[in-house]
Amino acid sequence: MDILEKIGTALYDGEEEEVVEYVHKALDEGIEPQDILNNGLVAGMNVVGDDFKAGEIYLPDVISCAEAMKSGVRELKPALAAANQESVGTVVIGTVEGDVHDIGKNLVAVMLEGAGFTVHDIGVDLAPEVFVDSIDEYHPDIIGLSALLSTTMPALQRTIEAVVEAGKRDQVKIIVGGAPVNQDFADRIGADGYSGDAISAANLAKRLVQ
Ligand code: B1M
Repeated sequence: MDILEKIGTALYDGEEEEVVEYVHKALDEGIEPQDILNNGLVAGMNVVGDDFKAGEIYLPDVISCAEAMKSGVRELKPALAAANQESVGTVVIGTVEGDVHDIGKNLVAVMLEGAGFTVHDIGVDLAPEVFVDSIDEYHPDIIGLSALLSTTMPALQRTIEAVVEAGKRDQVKIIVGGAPVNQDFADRIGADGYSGDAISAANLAKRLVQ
């Protein structure tokens, strides 16, 4: 098993310390940080997602995998930042009001950072005004809104409306995502883009700042 597979397996097993150890080992072996992210950590997380959907693993497993993912990314961040010295743009990302799910949003943030964006993750359960205020605070090119509950989908719309009402809609692109969201809904609420997973969210963001 090569070192990237070892990272994926340790992540799947929720073995935080092993993930950290293997990430360092991979860096020592001269593997590109982006490669470690995509083919080690994210590859492992994709298997977690698939097995969770198939009912082969359960919520506590997903949570320990997510913790292992966070630790791995934390160790990788300095190397990722060094490899992408010029930021390609700034993104503010958060989960909308009433919703505390953050595992997917965190993954999107990681992929955006991996793609060279400066990312300000402002948290979960955020009122529309918090996103509006973030425009003056961080001057983002893009705001990313995540919602995981069908009951919090309307908060995506309310957040976009608040940006419009504040007269700031032309200052930012707004992208949306999360399990219950789809392209049709994104179009209806006036978002600039939708993506169904973290990797395509990073690609979408890159297209929007070109
Ligand atoms: Co909750 N939960 N949960 N939950 N939870 C779901 C979402 C649910 C589908 C489970 C179910 O019933 N089958 C269901 C929602 C049903 C619905 O509304 N359609 C649900 C419910 C009902 C609830 C509660 C109401 C339960 C209760 O208390 N009765 C409650 C609500 C709390 C609240 O938010 N107010 C609740 C609580 C929780 C926990 C706190 C226990 C925990 C969250 C922990 C955390 O996030 N820190 C939790 C979890 C873990 C889940 C499931 C099991 C897993 C979600 C997850 O992390 N997936 C979920 C069931 C499921 O998804 N099958 C469920 C892995 C993650 C990598 O995928 O988040 O989809 P995902 O993110 C993807 C894409 O969606 C996309 O990219 C990500 C990576 O590829 N994406 C974006 C996400 N955001 C994006 C933003 C973008 C672009 C793409 O651009 C900005």
